[in-house]
Amino acid sequence: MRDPIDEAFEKIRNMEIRGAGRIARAAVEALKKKALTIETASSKTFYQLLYEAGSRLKKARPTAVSLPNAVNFLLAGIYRGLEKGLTVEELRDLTVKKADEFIGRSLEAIKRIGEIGSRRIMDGDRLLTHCNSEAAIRIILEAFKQGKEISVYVTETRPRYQGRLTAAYLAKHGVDVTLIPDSAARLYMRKIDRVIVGADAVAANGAVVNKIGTAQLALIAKEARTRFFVAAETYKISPSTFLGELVEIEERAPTEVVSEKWMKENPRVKVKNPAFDVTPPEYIDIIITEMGIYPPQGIILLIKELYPEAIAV
Ligand code: RUB
Repeated sequence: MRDPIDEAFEKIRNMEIRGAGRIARAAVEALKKKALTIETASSKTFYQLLYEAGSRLKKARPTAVSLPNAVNFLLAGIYRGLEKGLTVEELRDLTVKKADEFIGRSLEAIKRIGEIGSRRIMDGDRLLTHCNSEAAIRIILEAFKQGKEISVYVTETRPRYQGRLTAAYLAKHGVDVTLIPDSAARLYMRKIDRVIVGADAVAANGAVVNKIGTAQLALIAKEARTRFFVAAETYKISPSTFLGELVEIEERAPTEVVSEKWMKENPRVKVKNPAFDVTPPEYIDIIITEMGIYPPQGIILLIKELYPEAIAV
């Protein structure tokens, strides 16, 4: 049997599993599987092996803060169990329980975001979304199911075209969808009532890190006086940004942008492929979380509540 950590690491890195929420759930699921295979009589070794597995998974993709937050949630629970003197079998059970708890909470959070966010969608709204965010899609679908007549513009999201996934999914559910090139966003923005995107990370100051092109959309939305909404579960909030740490922006292979053949034919051209960008808080109207709706400036309150240890220095 393949090591569950190797398998999850590869699938996350090559984007077979993608999207910040899915990545987080896949990581805890892999740790749960790993826990079931660890053979040791020592609780300390059990924790150590799980800790190493978690550290490896965290490196699979650097930007989605949901990934370290999920791994840390699990490991912190196991560490508390270790301190209490639990046996290996008890720690194994605890790992399964904590992993299932995270996954359950994550799915519930997305559902809540759908309910809360859909109230902000009006009948007749023309929406725009970027990339492929479960949380943003949930809001759109929930509003649609409530009978609101909506139409949705979806940007292609080059270079990996995750927008196609979103467009196909919404269309399959009966939503009126139009796919547009990323570069057409400004042309259409005047028609749009609300932009809704997801997040890979939310910083303490309310800045949002999401798929490359999001910041550009926010700027265009501001110019057109179109509302800009972010849908993010609270495990996307980065506690370390409270102390000024920056979220790392993943740089992916240039071959996602142009072919290897083209690169060989044009050796003097440098090709860059950043996967995410940062939207400053001034461009965001609201952040919709499972704990309610916050202005970006209110995220700091959530950090104080959810990650008190991050600020206890
Ligand atoms: C996905 C992306 C999504 C966020 C939020 O990027 O930027 O908007 O991850 O998604 P990639 P979700 O395709 O590079 O992983 O709401 O599903 O967590």
